[in-house]
Amino acid sequence: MSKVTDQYLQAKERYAEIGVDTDEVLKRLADVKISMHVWQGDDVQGFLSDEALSGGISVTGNYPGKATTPAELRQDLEEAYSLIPGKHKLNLHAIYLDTDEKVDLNEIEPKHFEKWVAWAKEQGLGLDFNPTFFSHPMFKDGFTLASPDPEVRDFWIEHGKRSRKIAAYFGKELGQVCVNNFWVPDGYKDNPIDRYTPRKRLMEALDEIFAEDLGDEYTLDAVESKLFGLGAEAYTVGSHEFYMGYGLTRDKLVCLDAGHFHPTEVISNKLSSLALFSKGILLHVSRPVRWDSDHVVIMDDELQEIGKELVRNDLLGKTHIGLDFFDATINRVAAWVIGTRNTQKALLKAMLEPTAFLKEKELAGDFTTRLVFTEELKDFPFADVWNYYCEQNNVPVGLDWFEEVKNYEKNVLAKR
Ligand code: RNT
Ligand code: ZN
Repeated sequence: MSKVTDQYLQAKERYAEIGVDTDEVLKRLADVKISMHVWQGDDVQGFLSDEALSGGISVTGNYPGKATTPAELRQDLEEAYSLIPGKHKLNLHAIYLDTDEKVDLNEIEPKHFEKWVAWAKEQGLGLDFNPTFFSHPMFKDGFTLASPDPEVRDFWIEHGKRSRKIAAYFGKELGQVCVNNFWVPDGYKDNPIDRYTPRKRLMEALDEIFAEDLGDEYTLDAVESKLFGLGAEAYTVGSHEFYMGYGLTRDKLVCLDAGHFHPTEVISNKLSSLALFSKGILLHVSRPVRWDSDHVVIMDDELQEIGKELVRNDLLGKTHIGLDFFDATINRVAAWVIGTRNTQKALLKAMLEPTAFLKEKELAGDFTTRLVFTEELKDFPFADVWNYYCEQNNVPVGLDWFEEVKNYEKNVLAKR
């Protein structure tokens, strides 16, 4: 018996004492797909053009070995997925098209993404999608869909419509729903006079994009809010209230990005409310540091709270979990692995809690038991369960994955 298995069996006994069946938990964990975002691989550059990153987001760092072609990016993704237990999804952005044709965002079609689909099939991955409303000359004076200029608006409306066709194509080809997430950077640096009209324009532009009913089988649209962006500090058109209203009245998924709120505001506490009213939730698991900085996801309190809220309230069925961070100061493959494994681990920790028992105690007013258990659980051997899960899935345990990344850096990334 391997050391990992031996430790797992001991952990299994400890959890059994508090009524938790670790084998069952690992089956549940295997059902959760994480949508890993392609854009960590090349600092949100994509392959549409050499246009600099705009839209109020920013990547710092110039760690060597960045992928500069779709083939390199897929190679890096394969490396990352090989270090992450389970079968997952890849979240593409429109600017990641893979074609020799010179096409603009208002011209893209499913055929420009055929290579990604073929690869996803081969790898057993699902695909999600995002129209790209930034890093483009038609992002004018800080506006896209909410622009006062009808020419600008129409360009982006066409892009939005086309993105939905591509998402539906992904869903159909891969036999699993493709979430298509709409985020637009539109806003003003300084205090506006009119906060209302741009929001009305955004609402109407989105209504045009979503006019065609594509059904729910292959693709689901999501809308992502934000508090502010670089250069849009005073006013962002697509605020939280805007998209709560939009998503709920138009039956769209509402996307919550962990970095898109006031610094002390957390998304974990929003999930139970949103779940009561929304068709579904999309998460952008990210880490703000003082601002929407898109740091790599670590095992911090908020990540664990997100995991607990999803598990305790049984929300995994209506929640799509995506990641959203971009750090160019560290090995990009390592960034993916750290963020994805942490997200899985946070869910595992939550699943290893005797939730029904704790809910019972809470209802009975036994807050002492509630506190004793939640505190003692922090010292339970959850890592032994995680390590066993990795071993069962044939991915490296503990620090071993880092050895693989270092070899990959030496043999592949350093030679680019
Ligand atoms: C920006 C949003 C958005 C982007 C991606 C690249 O603040 O979080 O999700 O990060 O579309
Ligand atoms: Zn996001």
